[in-house]
Amino acid sequence: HLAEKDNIGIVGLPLNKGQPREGVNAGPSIIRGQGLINSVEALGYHVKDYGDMKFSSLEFDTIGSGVKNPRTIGKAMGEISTMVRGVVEGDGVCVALGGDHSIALGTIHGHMQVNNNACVLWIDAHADLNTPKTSPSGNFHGMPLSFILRELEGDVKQLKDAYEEWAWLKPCLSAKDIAYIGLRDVDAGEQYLMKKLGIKYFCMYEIDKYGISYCLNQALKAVNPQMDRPIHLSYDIDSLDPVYAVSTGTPVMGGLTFREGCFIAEEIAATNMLSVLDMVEVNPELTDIAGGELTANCASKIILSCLGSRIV
Ligand code: HAR
Ligand code: MN
Ligand code: MN
Ligand code: MN
Repeated sequence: HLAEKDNIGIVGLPLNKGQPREGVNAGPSIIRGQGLINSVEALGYHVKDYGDMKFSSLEFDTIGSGVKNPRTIGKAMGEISTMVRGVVEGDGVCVALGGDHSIALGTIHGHMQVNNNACVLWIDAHADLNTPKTSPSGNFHGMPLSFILRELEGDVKQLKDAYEEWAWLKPCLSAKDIAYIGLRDVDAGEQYLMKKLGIKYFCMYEIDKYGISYCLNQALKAVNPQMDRPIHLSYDIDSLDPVYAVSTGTPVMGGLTFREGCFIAEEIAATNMLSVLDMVEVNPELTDIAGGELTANCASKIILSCLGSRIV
């Protein structure tokens, strides 16, 4: 992990088939364009840049069991899992640049093949816990967590069994090992599942009431009480308020300030337990150039803070 100040593997995952908008596939290149690699090297790490993965779009892939592009996504997730597994084995720490939030199914799965006691912090306006049945949209970026959770194995079985592209998937995370921060747009089916499974959450309400420092501390205490477990930080840029993350597919007002977003990252760096970081949902094609740059700049600064960049 990060304490060794050693190697970091960076990989771009330009997947956009988990949601309907073009442009989120340009996330890796606009984030890289902020000078990311040089800045990570300036922090003292050896960076191994794995470049951007290429995902094939399968023919005749429309909608299956209520999920759009089920075969294309299943295949891409299997490939992402294999890639991230290799990066974590080889370099210890992996930074994955999305792409839409679907990619987290692949990155968590790959991560947990190496560190099977990892815990997950999910920073997002959304819970991304829909099953194919509860999803109001059929967009996979609202469902990745239901596919990784052991408790929901039966709820995703129909889709998994229907396509050979999903054969690699093995649910490997328990509900007690996830905590949410930043939620403010949660579907009825997700609310039901969060409560039924007892998932820890800190919505914008709790953040307003108790402050980000207390909420993050409680979230870490819930999933990592001895601070001896590797951390998978899955960071959706739409957790930030749209005044900062303006160029993202599903902005929701009332989000984290830029400083709250950085503070989360700074505290994670201080644990020395970060193992995999996903930075997702930067879509530079939804606004003007300045909006795309602002959003990517937020993403880049948060990544650097996660890796130990300090103000002084
Ligand atoms: N919950 C909605 C759905 O399932 C919207 C999901 C929006 N997606 C994200 N994920 N940006 O965080 O379709
Ligand atoms: Mn070295
Ligand atoms: Mn998300
Ligand atoms: Mn989101």
